[in-house]
Amino acid sequence: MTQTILLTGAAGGIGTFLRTQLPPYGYRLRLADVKPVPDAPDSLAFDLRDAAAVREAVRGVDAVVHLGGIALEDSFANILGSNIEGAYNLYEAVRQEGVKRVVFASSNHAVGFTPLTGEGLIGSDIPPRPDTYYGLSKVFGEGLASLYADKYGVETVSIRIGSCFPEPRSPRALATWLSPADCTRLIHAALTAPGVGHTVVNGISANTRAWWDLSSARALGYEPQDDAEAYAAEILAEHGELDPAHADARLLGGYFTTVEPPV
Ligand code: NAI
Ligand code: 15L
Repeated sequence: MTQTILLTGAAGGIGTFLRTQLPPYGYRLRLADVKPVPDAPDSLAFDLRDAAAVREAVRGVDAVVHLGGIALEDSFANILGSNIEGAYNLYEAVRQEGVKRVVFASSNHAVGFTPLTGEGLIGSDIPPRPDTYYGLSKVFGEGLASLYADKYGVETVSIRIGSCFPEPRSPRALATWLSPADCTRLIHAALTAPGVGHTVVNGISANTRAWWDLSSARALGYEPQDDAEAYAAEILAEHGELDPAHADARLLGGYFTTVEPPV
């Protein structure tokens, strides 16, 4: 049977390609964002801070792909509203409406202060080390997912996304890139794998220069097809190799570890 999926953050970068790439996997999408979603007159426009609107949006769907929220560092007040209160409203709505599965767009910035030692790949079972209030909100989202799985049986796959853009843009992204097609494959695996409870996975493509281990994502059925190495010559000609002293070469979250929040 065709599953109906609520896609929050549908007007954003990832939402924009999922809108066309998820339906061929057999999903019907209900689109939502605080901004209008281009060419989607039926999309829902509401702020994730509005608990009643979130509950109405969730009613009757089979699962939620939760992309909505602030995707960069911001003031604590803004992160608190869109990402923390927004995620809480989403999980409460899901619990109350009996929705059984969420795919949560977590981030490498939940573990951004993890050192890059070069000694083996980094798994998805490492402790939280957020690099920003933004990363801290992703730690909260993963915690919320764990609580709602254990207490209420709402299953979640939290995907710690690396850098998901049409193409890698920097030497760092040669390690962290998640291609749009692989992102769609991973979300499909996260929506369909049985018995996930709360599972945290790393989200990158099959990058030659990867720092991250993909075994927990592969265990869901994810088979990445892309490799940022196809862009390496072009990116390195433009930017040069990563300076070993730069945060991008020393810490998983790269330059986010040096960003100060706006006041
Ligand atoms: P984006 O900023 O392009 O899209 C986020 C969408 O959320 C926007 O359309 C925005 O209007 C909406 N939004 C923000 N606050 C909202 C609120 N209070 N209520 C309702 N909607 C709200 O970000 P992108 O790149 O598409 O990322 C999607 C998700 O994936 C985000 O949660 C982000 O943190 C996460 N992610 C993305 C990565 C990437 O490389 N693109 C890497 C790691 C995580
Ligand atoms: C993220 O979490 C951001 O949402 C995205 O804009 C990129 O900066 C990405 O991480 C990254 O680390 O490249």
